[in-house]
Amino acid sequence: MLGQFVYDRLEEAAQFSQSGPGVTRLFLSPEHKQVATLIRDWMTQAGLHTEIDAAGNIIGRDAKAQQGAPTLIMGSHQDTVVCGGKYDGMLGVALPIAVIGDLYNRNIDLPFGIEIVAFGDEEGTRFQSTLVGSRALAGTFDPKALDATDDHGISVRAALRDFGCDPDAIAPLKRDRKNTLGFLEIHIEQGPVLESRDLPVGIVTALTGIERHRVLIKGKASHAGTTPMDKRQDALLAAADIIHKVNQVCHETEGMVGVVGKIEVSPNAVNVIPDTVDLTIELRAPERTVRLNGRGAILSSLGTIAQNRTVAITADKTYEAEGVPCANWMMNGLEAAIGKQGLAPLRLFSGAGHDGLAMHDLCDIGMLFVRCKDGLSHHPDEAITAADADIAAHVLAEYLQNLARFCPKLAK
Ligand code: HGY
Ligand code: MN
Ligand code: MN
Repeated sequence: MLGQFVYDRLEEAAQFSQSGPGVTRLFLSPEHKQVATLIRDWMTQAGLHTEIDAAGNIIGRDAKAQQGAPTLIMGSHQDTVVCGGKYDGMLGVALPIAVIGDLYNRNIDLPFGIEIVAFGDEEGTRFQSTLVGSRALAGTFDPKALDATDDHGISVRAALRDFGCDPDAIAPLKRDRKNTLGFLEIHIEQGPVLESRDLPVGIVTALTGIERHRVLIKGKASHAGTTPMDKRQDALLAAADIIHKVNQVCHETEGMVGVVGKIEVSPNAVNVIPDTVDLTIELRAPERTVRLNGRGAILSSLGTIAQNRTVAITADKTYEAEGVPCANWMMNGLEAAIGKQGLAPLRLFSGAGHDGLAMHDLCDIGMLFVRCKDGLSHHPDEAITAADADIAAHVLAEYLQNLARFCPKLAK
């Protein structure tokens, strides 16, 4: 069963992780390097020519793609969040490789090229930048992202060089728009909808817009025992006001979610008033105006919070990706393929961001969601079943063999 084959490969890939619960595999890390060897081996077994490109993407291309034929790009990301799951990203790498390998072994020839990509950096866990790999292929990579640094002060540029990549050779990675049929990503749903409808797979209609801000709060450290309560410049208290404000605005705004997900306090000592807080704000909404209004309500409150707490607050936007729609022809092709499995073709929206947010600048995008247990993701207990992976593999095989019926660029 192809699903079990994929499931077993994902178990194998999960070993390439930092120690600790779940999977932690960051962009350009030793674990990334180790899993790259495994993924390239999978690709080679599937009859693909493999390489690691200048942006740290692991690339597999069939002979037709190598010869410049119109090409369908598939794939997802190899990187994870901290203490994440085995399937977010990697399912979308392992499954298409297995399906293409199976078609290759059965001598089933597709009338177009195939390229499968394991993008290096979708989560943005290590550096403030993200979507580095997919933006490189889409031709929208901003060289300023090379200056982003991780918690140890290592820049993307230095980490790429250390990984054996040439950061100055990223621009030529841009794919030819005319020759690219589309980008299809298989991904776990990371939400409860498919499970609640007892469906193994679903068709994604659109990806949410996302923005991230880094907020720095500067107060004044002083003795926690002798500083009068009305004389404190407590940076963490100001942070608490901001966290509540983000939560309140998101609760009050239909169609927007947000979180303060990362916070660092210093000097972080039990008996010292905190003088510095470094935190992140992330906002998501499908509608741009909703997200921008929410952003305005939150950022315009920072001045009052700074005054009330006698601190200084600065906020910098570190990431913004507009929400993007999936292409009708790709959704229709997936619908037909799912129908062939005797399943109801449910269409649903993605509250998570994906590499499709960047690939949409290059070509039409489509996504197939696969059910995950309790809708849980970004957690060690993230889980799928081999049976659902098998259904997704059959849907993909059916979709690929009928692509010419739906893809405008292949229409006769
Ligand atoms: O954050 C997201 O939506 C994705 O998992 N990177
Ligand atoms: Mn994720
Ligand atoms: Mn993901």
